[in-house]
Amino acid sequence: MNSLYRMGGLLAALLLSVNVYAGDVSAEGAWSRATAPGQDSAMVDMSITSKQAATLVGFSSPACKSAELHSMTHEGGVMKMREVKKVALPAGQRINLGESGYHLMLIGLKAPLKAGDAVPLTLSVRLANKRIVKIEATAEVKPLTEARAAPQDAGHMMHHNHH
Ligand SMILES: [Cu+2]
Repeated sequence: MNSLYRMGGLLAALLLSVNVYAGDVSAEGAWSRATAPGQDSAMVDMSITSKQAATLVGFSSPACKSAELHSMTHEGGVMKMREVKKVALPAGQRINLGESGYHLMLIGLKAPLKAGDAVPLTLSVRLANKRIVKIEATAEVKPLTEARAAPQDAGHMMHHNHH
């Protein structure tokens, strides 16, 4: 009996330590825009805060066939996006991906994104000790008809059509 209790305690401690690890990284405010007809990719913006220095190394979502981290730069008035393998998350800093020039890219959407949808995301974050933790997040889909929607989405489609 006594040893059973001890085992249970050990298990609880293990589970707790895993939770504490993942708890070092929090993701919030993920959102995307409803897709226009024919649009099969979408970008997601969000904020990530890691208590310790860490690196966002990728993500996955059941909503799309492939998921990439992208950087976005303006070159000669043209918006260009490139896949990047990682995004640094400095200790204790709230990183807004969009403001930092990054976004998550959902490629090959299995269904159009509609306003009000909730898109499940799983972020892969590498901690300083090389361990990778999975962070669950949900992207809220906002209506397409927003002032800044058109240029960004046009940039996306151009980018992906050039592949
Ligand atoms: Cu992109």
